[in-house]
Amino acid sequence: MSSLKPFPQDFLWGAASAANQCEGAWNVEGKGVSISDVMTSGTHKSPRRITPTIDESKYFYPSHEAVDFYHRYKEDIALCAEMGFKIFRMSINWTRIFPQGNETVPNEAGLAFYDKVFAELKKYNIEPLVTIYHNENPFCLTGLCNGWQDRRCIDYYMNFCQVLFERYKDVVKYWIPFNEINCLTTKLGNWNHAGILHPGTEFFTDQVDEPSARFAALHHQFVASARAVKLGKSINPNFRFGTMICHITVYPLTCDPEDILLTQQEDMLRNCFSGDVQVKGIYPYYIRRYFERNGISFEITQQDLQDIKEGTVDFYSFSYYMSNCITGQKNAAQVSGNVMGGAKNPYLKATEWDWQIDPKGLRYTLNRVYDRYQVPIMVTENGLGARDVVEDGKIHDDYRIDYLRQHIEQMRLAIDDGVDLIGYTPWSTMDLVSVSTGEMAKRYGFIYVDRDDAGNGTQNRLKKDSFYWYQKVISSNGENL
Ligand code: BGP
Repeated sequence: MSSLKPFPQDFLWGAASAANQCEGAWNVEGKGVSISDVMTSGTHKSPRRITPTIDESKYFYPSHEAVDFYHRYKEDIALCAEMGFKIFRMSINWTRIFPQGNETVPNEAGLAFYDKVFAELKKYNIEPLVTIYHNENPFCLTGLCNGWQDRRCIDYYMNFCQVLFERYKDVVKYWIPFNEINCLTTKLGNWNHAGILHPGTEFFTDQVDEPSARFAALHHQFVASARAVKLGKSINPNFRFGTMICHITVYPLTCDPEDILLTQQEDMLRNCFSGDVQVKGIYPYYIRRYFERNGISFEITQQDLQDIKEGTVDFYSFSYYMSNCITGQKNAAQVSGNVMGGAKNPYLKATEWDWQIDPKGLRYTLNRVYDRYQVPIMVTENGLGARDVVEDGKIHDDYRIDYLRQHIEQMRLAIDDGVDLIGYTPWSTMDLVSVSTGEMAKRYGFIYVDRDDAGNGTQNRLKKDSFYWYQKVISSNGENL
């Protein structure tokens, strides 16, 4: 590897988290109920339930305590500093600041909590990377207007952004308006990504879907993202905004031209559409045809298009866990994957949760994305969900180290290819609640948290082998893998 171009000297090494999956403290100091707070636990086989009324006597809600980052942020950030982090990806829980989402006056206690988190990061010279919306829509907005299908959410979100930008203008530079915004191209996105709950939906993995409402919600988020960029830069011109695309890298299962075409269509819809809107500032031709062919319609105003054009982002960031195959063959074996599954790739192995591991796909994706957009790139999620075993206070997670090593090697090759890669925040800093299953058993962290699927455990932190390994990776700027 050493003959390859090195990682840039100022490369942003770190890791990621999200408020709803780590903070806990779901109802303290004025915090309101977020959509994550009404989701029960589940497993790979039994889906998470969405319960409009919280019933703790009947169900377990993992976000309510999560891994208690709210009270343990000092310890967690100190551990990040020990690993040598340059950047820490986190989100701000909207309902800490605006409990119902549509108030005009923010909750000071919520703002004060993030003041303390940013001060702690600053103490160690760690740059915050803030996701403004990461599955934390105020639940009240579901009752009020069925979430982002209603245009009013743009104004509520802008009010939230205005408060954040004014308050944190001197301590935060990097902002991500929406996590994995393109999940709204799939029906799974309704709930977590937009707070949409149509009558009849009971389970997260089996949601009633109205495509026009869902794509309207996505459009409203594009407009909100663009307006946030414009507003943010008027408050601090040094702010840097990024996409966050759940990159569903797809390959044709065979060289049958039918498979090639299907793969291209899938790629355009799932991946390119959102990137084209947020980075290029245009509504691409292929999506207009897709809407016409599928009877999807919603309002797009001239002002929306103007804002989208003017509020483009500065960098492209994406999550990358796996790849999928696409085919027209009816009987091809399937894998389930994260937001969507696909045909099984005979060359790849999958995790226990059926996510196909594909490090080379990361180099391929980085080149494709850079070729299309020509802006700096960050990989803002990547990682292995696996069961960990504690033996004498140690966790020998060589499987996780292997996964991360292989992906970092491919990032290095992509840099050597000429890709402008500026940062890496794998998922996750510490173990936290899984989005898809609500489990703790599906662990991603460098830092182990003593907590199980039923909420038992001390919440104590332990350093995994991957903690020490990543520390060396960072101190050698990616030379020592
Ligand atoms: C991404 C989400 C993260 C994270 C990750 C792992 O889609 O942005 O919040 O949870 O996936 O997924 P899971 O928790 O389902 O294993």
